[in-house]
Amino acid sequence: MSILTRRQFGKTAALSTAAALAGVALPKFGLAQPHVSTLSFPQGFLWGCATAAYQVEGGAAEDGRGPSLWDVFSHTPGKTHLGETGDVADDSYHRYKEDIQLLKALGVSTYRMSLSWSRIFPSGSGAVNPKGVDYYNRVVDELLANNITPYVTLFHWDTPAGLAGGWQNRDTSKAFGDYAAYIGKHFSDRVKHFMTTNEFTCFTDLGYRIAQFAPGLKLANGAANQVRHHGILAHGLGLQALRANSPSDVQVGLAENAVVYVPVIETDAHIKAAQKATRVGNAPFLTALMEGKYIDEYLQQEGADAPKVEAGDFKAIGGALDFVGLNIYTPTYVRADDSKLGFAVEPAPTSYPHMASPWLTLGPECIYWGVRNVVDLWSPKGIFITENGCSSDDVPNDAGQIEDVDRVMYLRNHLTHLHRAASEGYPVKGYFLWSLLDNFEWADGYSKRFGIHYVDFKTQKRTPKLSAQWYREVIAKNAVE
Ligand code: GBH
Repeated sequence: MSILTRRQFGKTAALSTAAALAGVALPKFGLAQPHVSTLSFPQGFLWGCATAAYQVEGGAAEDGRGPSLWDVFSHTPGKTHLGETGDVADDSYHRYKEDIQLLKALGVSTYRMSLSWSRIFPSGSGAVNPKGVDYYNRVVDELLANNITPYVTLFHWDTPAGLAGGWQNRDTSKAFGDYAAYIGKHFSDRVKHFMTTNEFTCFTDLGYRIAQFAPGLKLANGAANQVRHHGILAHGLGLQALRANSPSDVQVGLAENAVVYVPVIETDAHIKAAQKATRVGNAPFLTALMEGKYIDEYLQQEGADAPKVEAGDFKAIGGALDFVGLNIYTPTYVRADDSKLGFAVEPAPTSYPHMASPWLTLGPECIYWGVRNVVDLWSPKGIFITENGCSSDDVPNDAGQIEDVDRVMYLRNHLTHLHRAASEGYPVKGYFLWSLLDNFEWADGYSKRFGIHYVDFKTQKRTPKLSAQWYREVIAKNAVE
């Protein structure tokens, strides 16, 4: 038996009390001091940051880029905060090298970016714009030269305005398939990870049902359901086209903000309810992809307004994914009840805390349940957190520093719960923090900052916030403390 020094004994005793309380197996006496407070992520876990083309690039009319529905919408009076647009945004179209150095300083191994479809096909289909292709070739090559792996989203809401009828028109889904084939052909020698679409609900429902996002329409239920179908069909056709035009080492997934149902209490009954809610609550989107059909609950609920599906649609939509990317920000609490569906969503009390954006209610356990519900239901091959982060009313202090302790709090807590998922064996492969930079926050214009780098939009100067320093530590240690 090894003899303990007084100091070792003290530590071990404190540990054994904590471990006994937590029901954790104790290390044997005499081993190296364990660091029980360090939550290490699996080896090879990928750390990254995310952005999207229209939110950061600017250069809106440069080198032949065609307009997108977001250019049109943001230039329409009354649609965005103070009429702000993505015309200049972070000017990453010219400053991408500087931005890649920010990534390098953080130590990330990956960068999730999106392509502006209308930079590559100015009208959405037809003639290609070589200068747009060149821009993305330069960005991809610069990332690779800096040892940063690009994760590329083909569509983050900036639908080419030249596509007649937008997502009301089934031809837009086909045009997306053609665009994806082109991207596969010209980028898959260097880009090995693609996401087809970002967040179905945001470019379908928010744009076509409630008019909050581009193109700002309020269609009737049946027509809006058809728009949803065209959205997931685009994903399916894009998936097929990427596979058909890329070598076999290329991985294809998507980035989806599935509603995350969190059991009100961790009992078997509420956990089951959260699982049922995940399947039914995401029926038009993620459930349809994972099960290759619209489930009966959805079809019954929509009745005559259910989407019109053509032969072969679900063969594409239900195509196997290499990974599911989840954009996770907020929880939806759910409990078991004896209704037909077996669950009921709990409305949040008015006192419920949120971050700077009112919709961004706090509940860090959502990142654990988001992963767990999806894996328990459908066992995808792998999961990425393709977005997680928060807004804060960042203001530089007298020293010019941005001490965003609230963002650090948000991130630390979410990563702690993500660690729980990884340590329980859920196949979480990586995490992309939203966002690298403050940027054009859609209808909120520049009024909401999500970056871990502050951007002075007058000078385009980037300053790392406290959260950037904190994230660098997480990455260096592969752990959250
Ligand atoms: C993501 O969407 C997007 O992928 C990304 O582009 C965006 O910048 C980021 O999150 C931060 O918002 O105004 O109350 O009606 C997250 C899902 C959907 C959340 C739209 C905000 C508007 C809510 N978003 N929603 S509200």
